Amino acid sequence: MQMKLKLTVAAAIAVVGGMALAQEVVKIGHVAPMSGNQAHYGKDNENGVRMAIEDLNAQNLTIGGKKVKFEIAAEDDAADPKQGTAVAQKLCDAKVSGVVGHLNSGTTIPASKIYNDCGIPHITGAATNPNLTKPGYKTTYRIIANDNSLGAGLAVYAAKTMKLKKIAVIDDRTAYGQGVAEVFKKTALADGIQIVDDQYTTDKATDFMAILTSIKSKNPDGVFYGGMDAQAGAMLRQMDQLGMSKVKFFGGDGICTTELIKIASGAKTLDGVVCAEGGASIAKMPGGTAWKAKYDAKYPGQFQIYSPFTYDATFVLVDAMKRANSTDPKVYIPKLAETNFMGVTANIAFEPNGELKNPSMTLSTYKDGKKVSLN
Ligand code: ABU
Repeated sequence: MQMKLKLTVAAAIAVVGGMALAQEVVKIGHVAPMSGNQAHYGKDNENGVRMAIEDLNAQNLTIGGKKVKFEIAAEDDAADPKQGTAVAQKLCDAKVSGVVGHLNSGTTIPASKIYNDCGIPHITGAATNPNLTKPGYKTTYRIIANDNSLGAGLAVYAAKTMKLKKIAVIDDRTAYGQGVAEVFKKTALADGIQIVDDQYTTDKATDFMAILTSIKSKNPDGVFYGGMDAQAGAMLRQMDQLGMSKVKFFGGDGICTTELIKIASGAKTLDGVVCAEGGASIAKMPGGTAWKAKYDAKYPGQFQIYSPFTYDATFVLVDAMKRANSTDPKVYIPKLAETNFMGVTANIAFEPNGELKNPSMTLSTYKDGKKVSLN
């Protein structure tokens, strides 16, 4: 009896000791709007991180002599800059090993300072305002083209390929919307396009009749909108109502979603949309087609735009941990700068300021209720 008890205690100690030594839980933060009119982008982004974590855990990795199990620490910033900094601080306090996010430039830019101050790296797969990487933080990375490419690419396409002459511009006054509209205007003017009206709204607005009526009176060939799909979709419907169905509609990656089709809800103007997004189309990404089939099986009907990038961002963080043989940000941050990782979206390497090296861009339109690549 006494011998049996001794064996049981020894086994328990071995198991407890074994588990404590054998497995480390590594938290990876994710931040995006999970509530409000941008929750569908946030869900898509979070799905990308969850899928990556599942695939990484299936690899049974050992880092620094310990088996590691990755877990997501998911937060909602509601696309609000104040909430963005609050959750960034929360993730710092929780000592997560890295963060994928945020989604909006308006939340990512202020959050980047907080991550830098607490020494936690973050990679955005969605925020495209070029100002994000201007401070040169060693903790900030972006794995998608920024708005200097997207805004300029759209203006060049409008001027040189579509030969448009008169465009009206609207933006939503967010860091993203205003920024991408400025880049578009500058390049469009340089390429001979006349900006016939310049209006603004907000990322919560739903009624654009007054703005669009003013724009209609200037008889433009196209409208450029700097903002997200909730407003873009409503504008497309209201342009139809105003008899503007022949007017082209341009926007950056913020409008280039699957959801835009639903929100436009049959508006004829959807066929006149030209939008630009960072990266290759899914069909041209190195691992895009197989990855998308897996995503759709797991999260039917939830794909929007950025999830392949948040998937890759999660892998890039873990790749740096593996090369550093440590999950401690202080130890693995220098390895992030040396990333050379073949992801689903592209071969990922960074410029010294944290921007993606050699980013590509895809222009798309919508035909018969489906998004179609133009290049
Ligand atoms: N890139 C468009 C949506 C996210 C953002 O930059 O605000």
